[in-house]
Amino acid sequence: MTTDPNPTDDREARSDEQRDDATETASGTGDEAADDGPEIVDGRTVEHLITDHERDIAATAEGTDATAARRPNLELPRLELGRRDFMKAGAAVGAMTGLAGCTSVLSDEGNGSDGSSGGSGEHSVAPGEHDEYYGFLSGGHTGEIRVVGIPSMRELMRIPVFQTESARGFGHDAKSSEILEEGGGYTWGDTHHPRVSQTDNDYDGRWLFVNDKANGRMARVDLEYFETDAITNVPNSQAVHGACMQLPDTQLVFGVGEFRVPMPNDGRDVDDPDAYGSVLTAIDPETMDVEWQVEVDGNMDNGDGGKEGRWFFATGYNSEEGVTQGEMTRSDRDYMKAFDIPAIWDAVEAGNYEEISGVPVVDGTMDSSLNEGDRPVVRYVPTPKSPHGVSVTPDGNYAIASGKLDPTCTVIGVEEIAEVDDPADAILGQPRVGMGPLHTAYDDRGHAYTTLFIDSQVVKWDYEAAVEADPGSEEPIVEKHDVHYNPGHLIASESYTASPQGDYLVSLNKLSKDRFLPVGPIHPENDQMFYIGDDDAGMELVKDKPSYPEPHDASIVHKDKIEPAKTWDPSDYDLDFVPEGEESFERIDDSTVEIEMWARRNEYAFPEVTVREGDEVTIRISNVETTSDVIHSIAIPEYDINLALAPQDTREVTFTADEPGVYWAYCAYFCSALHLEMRSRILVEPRE
Ligand code: K7E
Ligand code: CUA
Repeated sequence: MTTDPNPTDDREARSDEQRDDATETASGTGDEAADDGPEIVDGRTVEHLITDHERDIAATAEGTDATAARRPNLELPRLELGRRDFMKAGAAVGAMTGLAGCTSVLSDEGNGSDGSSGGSGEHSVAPGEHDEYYGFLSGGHTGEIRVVGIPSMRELMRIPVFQTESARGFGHDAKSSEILEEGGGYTWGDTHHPRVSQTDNDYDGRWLFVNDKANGRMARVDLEYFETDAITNVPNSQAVHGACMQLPDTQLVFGVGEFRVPMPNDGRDVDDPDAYGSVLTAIDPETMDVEWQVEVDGNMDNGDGGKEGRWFFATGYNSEEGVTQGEMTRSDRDYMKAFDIPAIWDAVEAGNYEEISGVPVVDGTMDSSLNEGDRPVVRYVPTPKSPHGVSVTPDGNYAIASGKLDPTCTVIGVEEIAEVDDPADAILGQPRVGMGPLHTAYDDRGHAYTTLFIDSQVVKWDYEAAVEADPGSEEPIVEKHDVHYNPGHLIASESYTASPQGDYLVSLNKLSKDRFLPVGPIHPENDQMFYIGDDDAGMELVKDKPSYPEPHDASIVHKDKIEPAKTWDPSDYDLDFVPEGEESFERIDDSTVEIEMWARRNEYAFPEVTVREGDEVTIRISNVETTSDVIHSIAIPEYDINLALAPQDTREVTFTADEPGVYWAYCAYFCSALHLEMRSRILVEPRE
C-alpha cells in the first residue's frame, strides 16, 4: 500500500469514477481513474467552490435518492448553500456506499480492516481484556456523557448530566435532584464539549467539564465516582457552546456564549438585536461560581485554551450581528477572538466592568476603551467566513481555526498574537484543506487532522509545512481518508494535551446512512475509529460504531490517568451511613415520617413500613455491601422514584405519600438469586 502523493486530485478522480459506475464493488476503486473531475480554479470565490461542489454531488444523487430530489431547496442568500444541500451531499455519498473507503490505503482493505464494522485483530480488545484509553463522548441532546473504551469502542458507561436517568437514579435522590434544580430545573440539556481537567498540560483525571448548549450551563463530573456533582446556570448567556479550560492547570473553566441575547434577558430590548450581546464566561473549577464575563462583538462558537495560560481562543460567526441566516452569512470575514486572560483579570480587579445579573461583565467589544492601548483584553483576528472549530497545537505554538464555509484552516501564531500591532499579522498559514473544515485534532508527529463535513473526509496535514507554504496551498496535505458520512468533530488520543499519543483517532460522523441495519427513519450516527500510528501506511479505518444521537466532541484519556472508585467511601458523602442494626423508623409529627434503613443481599432493613396518607416520608438508605459491583436500588412505585445504591453509598429521598394503598418497593438491580424477593411493602393507610 502507498500513501497517495496527490490526494486531492485523487479524490476528484475517485468521486468521478463513482459517478460513472456507481454499482461497482469496493474492489478496484480508483487510484488510477481518469482525471476529468470538476476543476477547482484558483481565484474563484468560496461561494462558487462550495456551490459547484454541492451541485456536483447533488447531481449524482438524483435518481438514486428520490427523497433528496423532493426536498425543498433552501438556499442561503448569496451562498446558495444550506443545510439541505449538506444533507444532499451525505445522501449522494450514501448512495455510493460500497465504493467508499480509503482514498490512499486501498490495498489494505482486505486485511480485516475493511472499514465496514468490527475492526481488525490488531486493534481489537479480547473478551476480558481492558482498553488502553477512556473515551468521554458527549451525548448531545440526550444531555449525557458516554464512556467508551478505546480501541474497542465498547460503551462502558453513561453518565447522566443534564437529564434525569433512572438506572443511575440521577434526579431521583435528594442530592442529584438538588443539582438539577439549582442548575435551572430543566429536564434536558445539549452536551457538546467534554474536557477533562489538566495539571501541567496533562490529564489529571479529577474532573470532566461539559457545556449545555441548550440552556446555557456548565456541568462538572467527578471522575472518581463518574457522577455529575455540579451544574452552573450561566447568566447573561444563551447557548454556552464551546467549553474548555485555562491551561496548564485548569485555573478557570470557560464557556463560550453563542446566541446573542439581551443582557440581562429580562424582557428588555426584545426586538433590538443591536443591543444583544454574547459573552465568554470564566468559571472557578472548584466552586463552579462565575468569576467574570467578557462581552464581545458577533456570535462565538468553539474555544480552546493556550498551553501557557495567557490566551484563550474562540471562533465566531455572525460578525454581522444579524438575526436571520442570510444576515449572518453576508460577510466573507469573521473573527477569531483571542482573550488575554491576565489583562481581563486586571480589568476586573481595577473595577472596569459593569455588573449584570450579579456578575462582572468586562467590555471586550471592538470599540471598548479596554481594547485601546497596547494590552487589549480581546484581539480580533480576521478569519474567512464563519470559522467553526479551534484547537491549539500540542506544542502550544499555534491556534488552528477551521473554516467551515471556507475551504481553509487558519494557523495563528500564539506568540505572535501578543506581539503584532495588527492581529491579522499573527496569521502564519492558511492551507486549503477541503470542503467544510470543522474541527482539528493532533498526533505527536506534527500532523493535524481536520474533518471535512461537506467532503465526508478526514484530511491529514502538516502544520509546520502550512506555515512554510503560501496561503491557499494544498502542499501541506499528507493524506485524505473517506468517512461515512459528514463528520463533525474528530478526536485523537490525548490530543488536547501537550503530549498526544498519536495512535487512535475517532471521527464523529453525523450520518450513517446505510452502514447499519435499518432501524426506522431516525438513524444512528457513526463513530469511526482510525489507527494513525503508522505514517507510511497511512490512516487505517479499523472500526465503525453506531452511536445514539448525538456525540459532538470527545476527550480520550489514557487509562492510567483515571482512578475510579470501586465502592463509595462514606466519608465522601454528606449523609450519615446507616449500618445494619441502626435502622430506625421515626414519626416526627402527625404528618412527617423519617426512615433510616439499609439494603443488602437480599433484603431491606424493613420488610414493611406503614405510613399514613399525606405523610411526608423521608427515606435514607445505605447499601451496606462492601463487595464491589453488588449494586442495589430501591424503586418506589407510584411515587416515581428509583434510587441506585452502589456499595457503601447512601441516598436520601423525600416524597408525600398521598395515594393510599399497598406499594411493593423493590430492588431494580439484579443482585443475587433472591433478587426478585428483595422487596419491602409500603402500606399507605387512608386518613379518615
Ligand atoms: Cu462542531 Cu458543538 Cu463542537 Cu457539534 S460543535 S460538531
Ligand atoms: Cu438488590 Cu436486586
